[in-house]
Amino acid sequence: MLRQKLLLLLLLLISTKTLLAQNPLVTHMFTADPTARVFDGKLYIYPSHDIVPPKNVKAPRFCMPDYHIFSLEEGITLKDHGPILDQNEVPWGKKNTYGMWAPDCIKKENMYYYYYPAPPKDESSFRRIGVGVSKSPTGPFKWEKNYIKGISGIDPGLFIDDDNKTYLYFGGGQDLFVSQLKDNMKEIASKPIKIQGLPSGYKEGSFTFKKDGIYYFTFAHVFPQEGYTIGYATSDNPKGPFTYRGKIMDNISNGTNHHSIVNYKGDWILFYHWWDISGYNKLRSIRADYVTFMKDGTIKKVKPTLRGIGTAIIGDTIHMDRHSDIVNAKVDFVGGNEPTGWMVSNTKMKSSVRFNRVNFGKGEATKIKARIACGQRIASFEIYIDKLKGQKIAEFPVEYTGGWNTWKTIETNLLEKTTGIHDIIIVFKSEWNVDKIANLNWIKLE
Ligand code: FUB
Repeated sequence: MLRQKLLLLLLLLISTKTLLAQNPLVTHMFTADPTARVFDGKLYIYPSHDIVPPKNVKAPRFCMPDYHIFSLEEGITLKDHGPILDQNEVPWGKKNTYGMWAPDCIKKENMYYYYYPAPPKDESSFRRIGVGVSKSPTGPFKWEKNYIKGISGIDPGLFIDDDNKTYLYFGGGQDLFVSQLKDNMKEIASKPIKIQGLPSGYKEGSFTFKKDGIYYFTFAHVFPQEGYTIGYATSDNPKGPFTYRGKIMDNISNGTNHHSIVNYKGDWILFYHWWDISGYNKLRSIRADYVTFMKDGTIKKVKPTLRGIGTAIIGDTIHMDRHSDIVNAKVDFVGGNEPTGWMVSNTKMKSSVRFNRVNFGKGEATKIKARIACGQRIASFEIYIDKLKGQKIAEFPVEYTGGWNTWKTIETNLLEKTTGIHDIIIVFKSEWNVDKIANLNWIKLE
């Protein structure tokens, strides 16, 4: 089943022109716990790595042998720089434990410090936190011979304040902790303190950042009924006390949700994980979606999308199955005379599908193409921008293409000259209330 799913995903990728960063972001391996960082304008992701347990290994909770680093190249491809540290290279680590959980990396005075948790060979704790230093964000790192003394726990998260003080947050359990680090970044300057003001319940995977003078402390938070969510709290001090503000993301199904939030080229982005490819919550895949901050500093809840991040431009094949929202329709496998992939199907009366951030440029696009398969003649679909009842830019009377599996490219002129970046919403309509209006694979502005 897993192999079948991987094969299908691979086929989809071959037949798809990639717009920047659709979800999941990495498909050649399993990745989890994404800490994203922007160093000198460039985006890096420091995730952990899930694998299928090798035959001779009794599967631990997660099977995580090493770390890879990814960088976003030319806004389009994620380059894999790993593995940068194997479990058996940890100087103080216990061998073959497959316990390389969520890491982080931070830049201070032109050096990069990579923090990671691992089971120690002295068995003094479940996890200790080690550090390596490099001149480059992608390594190679020089690994410290010993773990950081005075702390233990999982999920190191770093934050450097405007006054250059560095804080190391860590832990998983009912409580989370913070210690200030010395300037050498390898020792604690203050004993760990418990972070005050957080709600009850299991918490882990914290990520701290500052925006408009507010310290945001975000964390994976388990509610007894709902399971893992991503929550956040705010403060005027990086060590707290914090005030819980609510959820950034609801539970997406039963498993962990480790995340980070960064500003990349003016947009706030949430990086998180799910198990799109494997369907199994110990073989995860990293994802990204935009985050919106409200005027009062609160965060609008993020809905996980297949669409991911990035902007489509004129001439791009916009695969509508990778939507940012869908109402009353489904995504299904394409059949017939079309290369393998996914389509939007079951398009009932007034169903709709949205694709966000399409750049119309200076208004150069004059027509729009759509790839459809249709077994009836009495319907239409209309294209709006930004809102369901927003400006209509195109209308396609549905054509009978020979059947629901017979694909044809149709085109129409744009009704309005449109400029700048907009969401596209396709609305399916039928006066006869037919239960299937058209199967839609992709659209393209030209
Ligand atoms: O990936 C292993 C552990 O699962 C992480 O350290 C936690 O945050 C959770 O995602």
